[in-house]
Amino acid sequence: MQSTLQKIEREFEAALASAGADPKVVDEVRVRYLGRKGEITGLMKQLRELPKDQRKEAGQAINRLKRSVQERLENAIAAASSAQRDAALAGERADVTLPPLRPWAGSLHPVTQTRRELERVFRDLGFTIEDGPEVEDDFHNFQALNMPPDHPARDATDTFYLADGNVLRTHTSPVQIRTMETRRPPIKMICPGRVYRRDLDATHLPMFHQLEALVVGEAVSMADLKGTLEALWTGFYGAEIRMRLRPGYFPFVEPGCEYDISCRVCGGDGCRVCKRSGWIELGGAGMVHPAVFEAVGIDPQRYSGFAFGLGIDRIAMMRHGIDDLRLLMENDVRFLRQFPEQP
Ligand code: 2U9
Repeated sequence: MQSTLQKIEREFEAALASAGADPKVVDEVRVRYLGRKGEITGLMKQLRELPKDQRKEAGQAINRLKRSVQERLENAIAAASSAQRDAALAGERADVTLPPLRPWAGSLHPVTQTRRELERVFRDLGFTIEDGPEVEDDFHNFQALNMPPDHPARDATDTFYLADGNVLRTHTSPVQIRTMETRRPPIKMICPGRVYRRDLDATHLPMFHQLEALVVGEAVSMADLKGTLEALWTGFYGAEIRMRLRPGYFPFVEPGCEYDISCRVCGGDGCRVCKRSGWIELGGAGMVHPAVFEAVGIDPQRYSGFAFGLGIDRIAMMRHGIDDLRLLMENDVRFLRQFPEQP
């Protein structure tokens, strides 16, 4: 038995040496000696055939061999797999000149992008950009705009009233009132911002974004209003557009009108977006009502002015073909990612 064990051990050593650092061949050696039908496993089975008095000693010798073979195999497997990894690493090269994968850092909301582009056009036309509170008092939101407490126009705007009698502004017009209270003409200003009305469906939100413009000076006319609107939309769309005014009523202007531009989708021929009319309604406008000038202490005999308004959300929706206003306010990143900023 002793000589058999020595022979197996020498053969094992030779096999392991010739396996080198190939993990597959090392594993074949393991199977040949320690596998279910392996040579050392076979020796254990032969024990039964030995005379009883030799079995114990032979069993111990086989176990010693088995443990030593096991240990040398484990070392060889570890060495082979680390050699394999070293070889793979040596063959690979990190290209440190590749640009890194950039995480998505967010971008401006489509409404903000549209607001900023509108502001750019107005700034180029010489307008200042003004700001004001979103919680307003009755005077600035209604009374100074020619809507006394019993005025029917108050019913048309579903107002959020606060417990103290103030309101969430229903339009940005109070900013114009505040500007005229603190500054004398000439005034050429816009006020973009959030406004609030009790409304909610696919085309109305309880909070939306408005932009209003006001120009006050001596001999400011309706022709100036039309020219400014044309310059605004031509500048914004970067293309020649046609415009038309239709009569309209707003308590703070007289005369008042609504204005349309030729449809940006079909060029005026008629399509789904403009409901076959060739025209897109953008907002209202008019000459500042004398009662508004009186409320802020500006002499309506000496000064005149025009004002107009537009919905920023609607412009953003038309620009991107968005058909439900609610998408703009849910801030789902899957939606927002579709509007990366233009360089
Ligand atoms: C002052 C005097 C006059 C601003 C005006 C409109 C008509 C108008 C709408 C446009 C789209 C609201 O957001 S919208 O639905 N606005 O139609 N705005 S005249 O007139 C003013 C404002 C302030 C002191």
